[in-house]
Amino acid sequence: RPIGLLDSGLGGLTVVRKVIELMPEENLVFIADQARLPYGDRSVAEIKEFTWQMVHFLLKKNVKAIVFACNTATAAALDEIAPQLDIPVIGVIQSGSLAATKVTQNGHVGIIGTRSTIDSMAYEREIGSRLAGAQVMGLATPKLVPLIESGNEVTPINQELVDSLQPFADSDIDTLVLGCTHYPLIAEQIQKNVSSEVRLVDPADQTAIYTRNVLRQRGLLRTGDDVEREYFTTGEPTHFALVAKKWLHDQNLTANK
Ligand code: DGN
Repeated sequence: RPIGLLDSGLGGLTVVRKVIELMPEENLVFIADQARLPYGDRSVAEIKEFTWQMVHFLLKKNVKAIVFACNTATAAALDEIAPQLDIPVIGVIQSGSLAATKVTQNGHVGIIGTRSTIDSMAYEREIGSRLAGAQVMGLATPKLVPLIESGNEVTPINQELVDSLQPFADSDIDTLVLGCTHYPLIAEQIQKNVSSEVRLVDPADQTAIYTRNVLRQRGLLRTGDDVEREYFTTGEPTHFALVAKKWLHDQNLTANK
């Protein structure tokens, strides 16, 4: 049985990439809801509804676990959906928070994410529960997702990026969580626009590790090398496949609608 992963768009591929690196023998099904992206400015009710639809799609594929490869869906819908399924449901925010508390030295952590993720205060809660006295500065940076979705390389001097990160200039954060799964794709450019002292955290690393631990505990890890990875989008499969091939370095990848 495959692992299911979902996101509003291409950003979830940053989690797929880490899952493949860590568990190359696992079969995967990834679904991206590009037709309705971005999720970040939608209501919690809408995000829940769309996430449920992707969950049902993955359940039909007989997945053995579901990874919400999307911070916005994790913040809005994980607590509602996870208890209702009898397979493990894993989000990115707990893992991202755990990673941040390991990395920070001074306890001042910045988060960038969609408006919905930032408004949910989910990172504040998760980091606060792990690190007493932590100071978390959340910043919604909604302009970055459409830039990344377009699949075009973002130049280091891109004005949207400079403006989006400006509020961190006067803070003393030493750690910045990429709290949207799209952002690791422009991690280099983000690093150039914050102090060189600031360490970036990609929640995908810890999410992949956590997923493997959960599967191992339940005896669900797969062995064998005839791997099958399926990619679906509610949007335009040709564009999806073009970008995904590049990011996952997989020339044979195809996508279905
Ligand atoms: N990639 C999603 C996330 O991690 O929050 C959100 C992208 C979006 O729909 N704006």
